[in-house]
Amino acid sequence: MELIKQKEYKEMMLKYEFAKKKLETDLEILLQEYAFKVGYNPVEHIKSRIKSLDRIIEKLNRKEKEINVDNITRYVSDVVGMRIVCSFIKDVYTIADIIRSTGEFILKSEKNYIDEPKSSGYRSYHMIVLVPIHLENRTEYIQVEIQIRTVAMDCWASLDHKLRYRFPGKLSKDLENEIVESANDMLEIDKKMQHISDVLNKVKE
Ligand code: 0O2
Repeated sequence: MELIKQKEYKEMMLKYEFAKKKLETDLEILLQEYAFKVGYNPVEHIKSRIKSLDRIIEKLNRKEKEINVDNITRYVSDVVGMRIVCSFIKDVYTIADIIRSTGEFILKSEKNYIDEPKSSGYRSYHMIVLVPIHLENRTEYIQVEIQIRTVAMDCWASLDHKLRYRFPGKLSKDLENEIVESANDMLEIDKKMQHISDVLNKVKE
């Protein structure tokens, strides 16, 4: 693959690596400080990754864009992706607020797939933020995607991903409906757990 030999490509990927590190460190500090302050840690786990070149190319092909460095920057918003999995639905919004309120990142866009799930049944809160990386004599802002979701939403999304990856063709309408139903079942679990958590919090007060 010619692209990966290009200096321009290597430089771009290096900047994505820097942005991933910066995002991980900054968020760890922000979330730990929050947990210390309120005595409650909303995070179950955090995972971040750099998208593989194969998946980047697949995305550009899907969007019918030529494979080059410019188009990766322009059309692939999740070369750096972070997933924050939290315990309860309200925690998703708490974490989104924490990210929004830090002066360090620039918020580019947000998509609330919890209030408005995708037709597949997918639920999650997405934020595209620009992360500053401090280089010699300059600061550059690198785009990253943060997905925030509950354990139940995450469980559904990984199984859904696995099913679709194993069977890349179009699924039958019945199976599509079953997948949406299972996403709705997960939502019911989330709502029940949130209710229990709210009741216990009241008791504690
Ligand atoms: P992967 O393997 O997770 O990286 P775009 O991101 O430009 O393609 P859009 O609509 O702007 O398109 O992005 P969207 O849909 O807000 O977010 C895309 C990402 O959300 C996906 O990345 C998935 O991680 C996740 N996602 C969206 N819909 C679904 C779904 O139906 N099921 C599951 N399991 N995940 C979903 P990638 O690159 O497609 O995949």
